[in-house]
Amino acid sequence: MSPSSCVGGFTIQDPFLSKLREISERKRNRLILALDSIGERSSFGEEEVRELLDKVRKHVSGIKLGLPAEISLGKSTERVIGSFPDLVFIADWKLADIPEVCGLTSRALFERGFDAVIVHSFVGAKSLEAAKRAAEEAGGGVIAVAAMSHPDATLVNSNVDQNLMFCRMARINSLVAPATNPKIISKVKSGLPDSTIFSPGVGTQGGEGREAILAGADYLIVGRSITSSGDPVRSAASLVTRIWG
Ligand code: O7M
Repeated sequence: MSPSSCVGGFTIQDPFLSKLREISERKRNRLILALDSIGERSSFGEEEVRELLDKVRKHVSGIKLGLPAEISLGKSTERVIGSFPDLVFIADWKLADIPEVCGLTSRALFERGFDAVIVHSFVGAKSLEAAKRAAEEAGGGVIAVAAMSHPDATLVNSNVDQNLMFCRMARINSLVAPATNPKIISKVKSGLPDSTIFSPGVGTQGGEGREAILAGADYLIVGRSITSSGDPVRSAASLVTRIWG
């Protein structure tokens, strides 16, 4: 894992990864909270989100805002992001579109204050490049989905080599690979050795954080095991202690 790394002969300076690394070293965890729901609800207000983030901020390095949260928060997302400078904010819209629309959407998300956007890699190098250009203009980052965690992800997971080739072509070295399938994490890491891997699927989906890290994951993305637990602070803190001591 390096904020400046070499992909396909190109050196990549990534302000998003630099910021994330600085925060995670200071907080001594590599945990990204996936905020899709609070308790059982996927509809919530700004105050509720602020309250949750204020409580867990010490134990997490970043927040991945999924579409349910973004739809709930709307324009107030900007205020929430501005209030927590000690967290990175990742927009998880899993963009999968033509290059022009990937670029436009990424630009709009960076204007909203996000540090990084998530794009599907299967759409091809040009779409990834468009998001990457928007990220470079904004001083942000792009994370590409190389493989997925759910049992049905057969199509995307049987094309990992192709997905990685698109990432290499677009000079993207931040990738998503599933904690539910450590073999795929290892495959992604050996395909792009300088990459930074974000691994979802820990806990509720059955993945084991430690196994994911041993396989090559750099950051764990965890949602419901924290947000749906009766005590999100305790859940986040005990996960951090279990994995990073
Ligand atoms: O811990 P959970 O299961 O409550 O949440 C997992 C989060 O990770 C949730 O926000 C999903 O959208 C995301 N995710 C997966 O669960 N599987 C994937 O393959 C990919 C992602 C993801 O974050 O992609 C960017």
